[in-house]
Amino acid sequence: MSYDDQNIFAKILRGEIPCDKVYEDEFSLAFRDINPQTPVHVLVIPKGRYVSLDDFTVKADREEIAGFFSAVGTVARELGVDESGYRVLANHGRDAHQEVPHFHVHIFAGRSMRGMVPKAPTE
Ligand code: DGP
Repeated sequence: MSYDDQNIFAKILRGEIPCDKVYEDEFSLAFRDINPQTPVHVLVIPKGRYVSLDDFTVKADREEIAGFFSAVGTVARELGVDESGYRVLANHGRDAHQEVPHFHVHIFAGRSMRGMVPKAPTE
């Protein structure tokens, strides 16, 4: 899948659409999810053009990958959820129902989260 420069996170990175920014550095931008699933729900995205985690880990260089994942930890600490706990999730592709085709990591926190993944639908 090729990168779509019109995806919503590309527009946020270009400043064409506003976001509730919580962190930014050389490699990454973090902002609050528009549709929060937990009291704290923040998205961390790389500044480079990567469709998903798969694309990122194939194409990004080591410095970018290290910088990005380091930023995820920094954001969680700055949000003050490192003591209480948090969940990190990245959706890749169809089965994971990835909606936005720019790699992003969700940080969920602020309440207890039971169950690793939703149960399979019963038909
Ligand atoms: P995913 O299914 O992993 O691709 O999740 C995409 C997330 O992006 C979803 O939780 C909602 C969020 N989202 C979609 N559009 C916007 C937007 O314009 N602004 C912000 N802050 N979040 C968005």
